Amino acid sequence: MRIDVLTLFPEAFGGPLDVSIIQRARDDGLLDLRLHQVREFATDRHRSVDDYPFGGGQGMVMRVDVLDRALASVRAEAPEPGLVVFLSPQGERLTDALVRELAREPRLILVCGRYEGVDERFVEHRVDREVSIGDYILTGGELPAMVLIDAVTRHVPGALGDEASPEEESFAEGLLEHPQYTRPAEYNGWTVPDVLLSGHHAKIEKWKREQRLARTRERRPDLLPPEAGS
Ligand code: 9D3
Repeated sequence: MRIDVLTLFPEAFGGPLDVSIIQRARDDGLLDLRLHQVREFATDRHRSVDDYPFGGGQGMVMRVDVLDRALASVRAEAPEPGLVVFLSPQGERLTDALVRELAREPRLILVCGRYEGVDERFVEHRVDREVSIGDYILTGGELPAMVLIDAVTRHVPGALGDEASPEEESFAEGLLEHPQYTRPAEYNGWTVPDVLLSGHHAKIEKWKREQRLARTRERRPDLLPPEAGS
């Protein structure tokens, strides 16, 4: 999968995308991630990428012409047009279902906003999906784009290597995970549930399932089907 990112802060994408599963996917050629500086597509002598909002109001708005030139240029780098995803507080919520949908695309073009927003004409004419990661205010779309890249990369076939497939993960079944323990079996007098040390496979599986259900009922009843809730 190819992912292009249009941003005013490509340098913000260092750390998180240079480690672990994402780095391995990049090394293995499963993920081709490319960062693009939007400012390079500004044409005036001040290299401006934003301007005052028509009708007044706080802050600045990213210009439609600069973004459109950036998009056209980046698009032309590869044959697939790419699905244009704009990270925006006004977007639909990023869920496991949406992550899986996006992971099936051969190419994503992520547009990160800064300032108070982006000229709506760009959104209307060029953006395919508008996506938010949750109801809290961040300073721009860069962290949300990294969250999306991380979540999507885990679904690219082969990206998890020999580890569990994402289909086997608890979230795919709509439940939280059961608690986990490792050695030592006792620390500070803190013990591990006996059943996990019993070697009784069927009992262990039953315990894990019960724990997952109990935790989900307690912490995330919204994840349970309505009949099973309360
Ligand atoms: C405080 C400013 N807000 C009132 C005018 C508007 C606003 C503009 C730009 C609020 C946040 C942002 C920057 N955020 C994103 O670009 C963003 C975001 C987010 O803030 N939360 C969750 N998901 C996302 S995706 C992109």
